[in-house]
Amino acid sequence: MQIGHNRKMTGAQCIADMLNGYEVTHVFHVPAVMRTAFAEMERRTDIKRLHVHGEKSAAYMADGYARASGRPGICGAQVIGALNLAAGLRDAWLAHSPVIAITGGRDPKTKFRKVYQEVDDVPAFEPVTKFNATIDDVARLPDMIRQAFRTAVTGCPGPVHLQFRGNEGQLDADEADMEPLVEPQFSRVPAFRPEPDEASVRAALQVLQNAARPVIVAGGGVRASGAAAELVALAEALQIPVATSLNGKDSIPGTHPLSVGVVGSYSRESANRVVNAADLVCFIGSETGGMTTHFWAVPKIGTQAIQIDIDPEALGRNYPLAAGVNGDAKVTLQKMLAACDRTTAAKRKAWIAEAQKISGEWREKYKEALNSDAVPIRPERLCHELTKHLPDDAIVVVDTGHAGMWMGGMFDLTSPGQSYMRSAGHLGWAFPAGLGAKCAVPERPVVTFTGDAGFWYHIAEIETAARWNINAVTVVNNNGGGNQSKRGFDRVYGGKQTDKARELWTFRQTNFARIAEDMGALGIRVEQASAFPAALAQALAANRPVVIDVVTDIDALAPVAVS
Ligand SMILES: Cc1ncc(C[n+]2csc(CCOP(=O)(O)OP(=O)(O)O)c2C)c(N)n1
Ligand SMILES: [Mg+2]
Repeated sequence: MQIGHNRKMTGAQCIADMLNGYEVTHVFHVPAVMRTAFAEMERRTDIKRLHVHGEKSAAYMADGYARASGRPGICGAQVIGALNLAAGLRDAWLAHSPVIAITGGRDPKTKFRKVYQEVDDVPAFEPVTKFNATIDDVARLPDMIRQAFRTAVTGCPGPVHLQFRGNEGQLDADEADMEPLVEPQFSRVPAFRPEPDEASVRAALQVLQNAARPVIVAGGGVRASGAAAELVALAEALQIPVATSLNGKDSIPGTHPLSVGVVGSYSRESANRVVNAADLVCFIGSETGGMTTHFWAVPKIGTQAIQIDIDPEALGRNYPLAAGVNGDAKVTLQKMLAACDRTTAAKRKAWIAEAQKISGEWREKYKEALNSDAVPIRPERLCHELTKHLPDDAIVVVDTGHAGMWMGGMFDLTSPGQSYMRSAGHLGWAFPAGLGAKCAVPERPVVTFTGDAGFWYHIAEIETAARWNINAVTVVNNNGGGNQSKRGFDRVYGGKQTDKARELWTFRQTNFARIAEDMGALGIRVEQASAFPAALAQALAANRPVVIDVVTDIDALAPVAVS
């Protein structure tokens, strides 16, 4: 496209052409916003315009779409739904996911006149966006849409909000001389791969190679950078054990001999033990936040640390550093790999043996639970069945709470071709996020793991999945309650489980397979662990949206983190 060729067009035509130019394939929304633009998308592009059952799930679908593909996910709401959409951006913000939220907003002609449904929504987007802007003049659409994509995918990625004039964003019906110019570089993460300062790479390598008992903690920055292969290659070259954050779980298969598991609060005991036994922790693409460090107890503050991050402000935030490197994870790891001294690996032989012994002790400790035939089914066994039977190219999408703990700790990715995406804290995120992921990457199997409390939140979206043929598989760990809350409520009831305490976290027994069938999806109920592999195989072959309702033990509590 040539620059400087304005032509008369409507905002709607400009939006449709630009989203198409940025390779957007789906927009998730609750009507009515951008009505004219949606009509133009139908005429001018193949973009699918999915109307869904709530603005929060629209935001979660856009987030799942973005995390699965690296391309910004687009969601929208009219003015009355804007805060619902903002609520849904919180997980994208916490997970650094490039979501672009478009809302209808105030018209300068009618502001402050008690317009129906209107409040000033813009401030509510401030804590969950990198860029939060209003567009009042249609002629500003091209530069502002470009800025939205540019901001969402550069540096540390994250959400953006654009508010269009008019409660339904009717700005899109206005005409102006415009040029729908796009910058394809900003259609996905990473847009740039900033090269680190050579001296900082050498300094970090020096510290790493000198260490006798180092461990790498790989975070979500490794997945955003697509640096998993380089990470594993460096760990192998220097013989360093690798723990991951929940967000970085797909940086290394759990079955790799150097993997010790997910570290932090929703973690695996072996990972916490290895990190706490290390003499140096190398954080790569990790915020060193509370979840990953078990609130800075794993590793303890004072442990020698080095850190590699695309965001210079992250370097040293929680752990004083022996060396910090500012750069893209993939290019930094490539440089380290090229410059590293592989002979130093020999001195870590005893340390590797110790880390592997600790991992082996974890496997022995949980062997019985991972293979349990108990009825109702143990969640550990369910996780283990997923480890054994998920396809090599699966995208695994996991909710928070116990779902995050069970899958973080008990489930292993077995192939570098598998991806893992997790809720950054919101219960209910995973089911819609899994649908969004499947929209983004329809050729890959998407398998979501959620508890029943998590599934209840956005259960209406089964109908969306059936209507749009979004053939994701959702596994519900159905124990008839939100039992991660059990310990806390027992505590305030004198340390024991009472009927009154149970009122605060248990639900009616529900057959989600039957509900799924009624709403147009395939529903499979599993009551025996041995029946799960066949159910999963049937689900993956069905080419339909599927809910596998697994009846599990309400008394099963995930192990708490060791520190
Ligand atoms: C938006 C939001 N509200 C509340 C919570 C707190 N919370 C965490 S886990 C949980 C219950 C989880 O229940 P379920 O999904 O059924 O999993 P289970 O613990 O039963 O395995 C709650 C309420 C949260 N994480 N997010
Ligand atoms: Mg539950």
